[in-house]
Amino acid sequence: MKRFFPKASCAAALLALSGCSGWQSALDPKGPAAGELAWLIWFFTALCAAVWMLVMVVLVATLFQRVRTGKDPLVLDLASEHRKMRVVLTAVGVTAAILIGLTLLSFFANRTLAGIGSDEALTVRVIGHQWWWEVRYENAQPSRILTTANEIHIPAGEPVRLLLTSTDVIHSFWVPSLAGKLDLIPGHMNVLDIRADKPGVYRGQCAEFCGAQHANMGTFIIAEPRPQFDAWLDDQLRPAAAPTNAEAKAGADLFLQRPCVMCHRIGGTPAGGTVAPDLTHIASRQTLAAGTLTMSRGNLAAWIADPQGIKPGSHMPVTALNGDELNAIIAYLEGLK
Ligand code: HEC
Ligand SMILES: [Cu+2]
Repeated sequence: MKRFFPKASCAAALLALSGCSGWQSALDPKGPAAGELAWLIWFFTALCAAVWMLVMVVLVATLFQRVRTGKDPLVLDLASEHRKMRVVLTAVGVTAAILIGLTLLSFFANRTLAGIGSDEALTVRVIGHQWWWEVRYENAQPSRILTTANEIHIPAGEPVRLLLTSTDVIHSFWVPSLAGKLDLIPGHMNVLDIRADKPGVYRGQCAEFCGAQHANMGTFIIAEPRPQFDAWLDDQLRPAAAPTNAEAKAGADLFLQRPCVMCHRIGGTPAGGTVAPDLTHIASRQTLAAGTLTMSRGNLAAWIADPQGIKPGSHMPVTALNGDELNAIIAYLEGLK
């Protein structure tokens, strides 16, 4: 069983682990919101580092000066006391100015962030569940509303509005390369506007402790050129592919006879459950179980045979299946491109 990790050279992997670059890093911005935040982070860090260095230099200089002069500290020299008072007052003034300046900077950064999505091209509802993401593409035409899970395709270079909410506990949506984090709160809707400047895959994860499998609640934003995105959306809106061979046909029947049907939806079949990821096009996704496993026949089998072994506590129970039944169900799901 292979955990999901991008193919990368050793050096690239190290760089990614350092957090400074890679597909999930606030310091490697790939969109205007993340760019604004990265700029703010670096500016705050640089300025605070400069202030700290200055304080250290002054501290060390005064310590040495005191040792050198060796004067009695109880003998006061009025002129030098006044001079010191002026230095302290100036330092207090500079400190206040820096603090006010930084506050203004974050205020204006917030305004820039608020302006990003005013002309959004697409609205996607993201609903947090323990421990996966329901993704719903809104459309004025009901037949063009699409429900999928965990992987969010968006057109690159266009503003996308995400409507964030939750069905159970508070989660937090964070794709660091694209935007800051924002909570998903039951009974409340938060709005997050994002834009990916370039096509690419950006990883994100739940950033608010939400229970046992919080760490395995990953998500992916897949930004594609507009034509590719439109083609993807049209594909996803189609009902599930019909099974093409006897084994897959048996798998489809089994899926409908077993508890799977109570929780999962497969478009175009009687399976209409809504408490678990939509499986209509499961085989077109790159990962399984919210980014926990790569999509493959073996991982699909591992997951269905023992979801509790892979994500203990997750809300998918173990279903008793013999080897043939498991193979049949996988043959069916593999065809759901
Ligand atoms: C009680 C509800 C329930 C039942 C019954 C159930 N599942 Fe699930 N299933 C879930 C939940 C919840 C998840 C998401 C788990 C997670 O990622 O934490 C899931 C995830 C999956 C996934 C991965 C989906 C994705 O997008 O990553 C597959 C595939 C799957 N189930 C297949 C099945 C099959 C096949 C059966 C029947 C043998 C079945 N499930 C029975 C609730 C259920
Ligand atoms: Cu969560």
